[in-house]
This record gives sequence, structure tokens and C-alpha cells, in this order.
Amino acid sequence: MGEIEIPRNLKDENEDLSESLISSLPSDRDCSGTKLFKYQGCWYDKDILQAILNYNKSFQPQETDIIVASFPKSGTTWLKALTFALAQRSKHPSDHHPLLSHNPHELVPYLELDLYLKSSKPDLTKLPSSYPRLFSTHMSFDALQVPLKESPCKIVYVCRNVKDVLVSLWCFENSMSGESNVSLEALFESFCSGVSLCGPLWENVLSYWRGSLDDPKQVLLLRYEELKTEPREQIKKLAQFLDCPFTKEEEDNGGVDKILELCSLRNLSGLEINKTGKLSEGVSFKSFFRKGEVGDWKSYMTPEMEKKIDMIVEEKLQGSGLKL
Ligand code: PAP
Repeated sequence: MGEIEIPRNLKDENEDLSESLISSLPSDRDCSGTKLFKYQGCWYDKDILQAILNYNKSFQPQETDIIVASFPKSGTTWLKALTFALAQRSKHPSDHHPLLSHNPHELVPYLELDLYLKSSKPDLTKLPSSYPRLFSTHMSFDALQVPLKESPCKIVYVCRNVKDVLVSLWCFENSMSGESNVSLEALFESFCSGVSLCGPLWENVLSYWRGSLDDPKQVLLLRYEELKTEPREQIKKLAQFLDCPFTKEEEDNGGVDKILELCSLRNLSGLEINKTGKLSEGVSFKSFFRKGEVGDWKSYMTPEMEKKIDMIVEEKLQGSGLKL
């Protein structure tokens, strides 16, 4: 059956506005040929951009909202698990914890890759975490903050060494794409040029870095490497930031370590749900768990690649006070 054509004048006016905005933005193609558009400092494909515009237009923040933000492959899954476990810890007994039967991505939905991608006005009363509401995003802080206005909601961002991000992304894409693999070299060039989904990575990170300097009560920047080397300190810092610090009693009873163990790569990747489950788009939960090592890039990148990307990152971050 052919599609029914909707008369122009009955189409949503917003759709036309978005169409004309999108077509006025700079565009380019990434290494797999996908057309990307630059909006508020970063690149997105058309559907994600439309979702960001939907979010910008209709999201209504609540004071207690928590948003987990990151550039892809920087530790999102881990931070989603930690944030959910921390913010909801009074509600869930450890033997029936939702993280034992759900992947962290199911519990903390993406604003632009999930909620506002599926609907221009999603029903936010049916979230997995009713209070506080937990969301996630890969969009830049500049795009994220459009509807937040004066809201005191909390944003926690995780960043990671750019070379480890690149290798993690390449392994993830290869695990999904079967025969049509993108070469590491092609992904590397795309990354270095900055034209990659939600990139340039440095613009994505810098936007949150500036946000954290402007308002450290609203934006907290964590590092994957520090979460690995000093997890107890980092999770306590996160709990403090989210206004749910550990009590002395919780600390004495091993509450910090229980959350770290629940959210550990070893524990999460060994759960049945994460071994066999999938996102509705078909992506296997197991593809979000790999080695989780710091410095794994050394097994994949040449010294020339290392030198080139280090120089680019150094130049892009120059004067910002941020080191990656
Ligand atoms: P996403 O942006 O697509 O959600 P994200 O979770 O940010 O992906 O990145 C996946 C990386 O985090 C993987 O790193 P690797 O490829 O270098 O191994 C994955 O192994 C790591 N990871 C996932 N969960 C955890 C965890 N609980 N603890 C530590 N690292 C984790």
C-alpha cells in the first residue's frame, strides 16, 4: 500500500521550521558516509538533530533531574549504573536491584537517542526512575542547556582519554557491523577532522568543562581513569554532588563498596541480562562491555597516530585549563 500524502498545510508547523533550520546548518559526511549537521558546536545525523530540536523545544526540567552526559565510549554505561545505584539507593534492596535485571541503558534513557527520537513529546511520567528522574545524553552542553534555563538540575559528565575512546568506538562498531567494517585508519581520520557523531570530542568535552567552571554546583566532570584508580573517592564525590552523600553508617556498613561492586564491569558483564539482552534497536547489551582498560589504545594505534591525535587535542584544549 502506498503512503498517504499529508497535505502541506496540515503538516506540523514545527516540522517545517526544523527542516529549514537543519538545511541551513553546516553539513559534512563522516567516515561511513553518513551526512552530519553541525549544531551548537557538535555534529549529529538528521534524526538525532531532530530529536535534539524536539528536546530543546519541549523538555520541562524538574529541580531534582539528573542528567548523565558523555561523549560516546567514555564510560557512559558505568556512570549510568553508578548514578542510578546512588540516586535510588534507598528504594532498592540489594538482592532485587534493578541493575541485576536491566542494562544501565534501559534504566537511564537517552534524551536524544531514545525519548525525543521516538516522539516529539515523550511521556516522561513513565520513566524507569520516577524520582529523581534520570536522563542521559551525548549532545554538547550548549545544546543540552537550551531548555534547562535556570533549573538547578544536576549534570554529571564523564570524559576519557581520546585514544581509548577511539579504540573503544572502533571495537564497538566492528562488533555490530559484521562485514562492512570501518578501518581504524578511516575512523581515526574522521575523528581527527572532528566530523564524527557528537564530535569533535574536544568540543563536546570543552562545552561541559566550561559549564563546570561556570557553575560547579550544576555540572560535575569526572574522568574514567580516576574512576578506575580511585573509585571510592570518586563515587563519594559524585554522591556529594548529587546531594545524596553517604552517611557514616552507610560507609561503616560497606555501602560504598557494595555500589562499586554492583556496578563493576565484572559484575555487570556477567549478568544474564547483559549477556543475552538487546536494546529495542537490536544492539546487544554485551557490546557495551569489553575490556575497560586504561591505555588499551597502545595495542592498536601506531606511534604516528598517537603523535597526530595528541597534537590536535593539545592544540584544541590550549588555554582551557583542561587536560585529556
Ligand atoms: P556508550 O557511550 O555507547 O554507552 P560507554 O559505556 O561510554 O559506551 O563505553 C564503553 C566502554 O566502557 C567500554 O570500554 P572498552 O571498549 O575500552 O573496553 C567498556 O568496556 C567500558 N565499560 C562498560 N561498563 C563498564 C564498567 N562497569 N566499568 C568500567 N568500564 C566499563
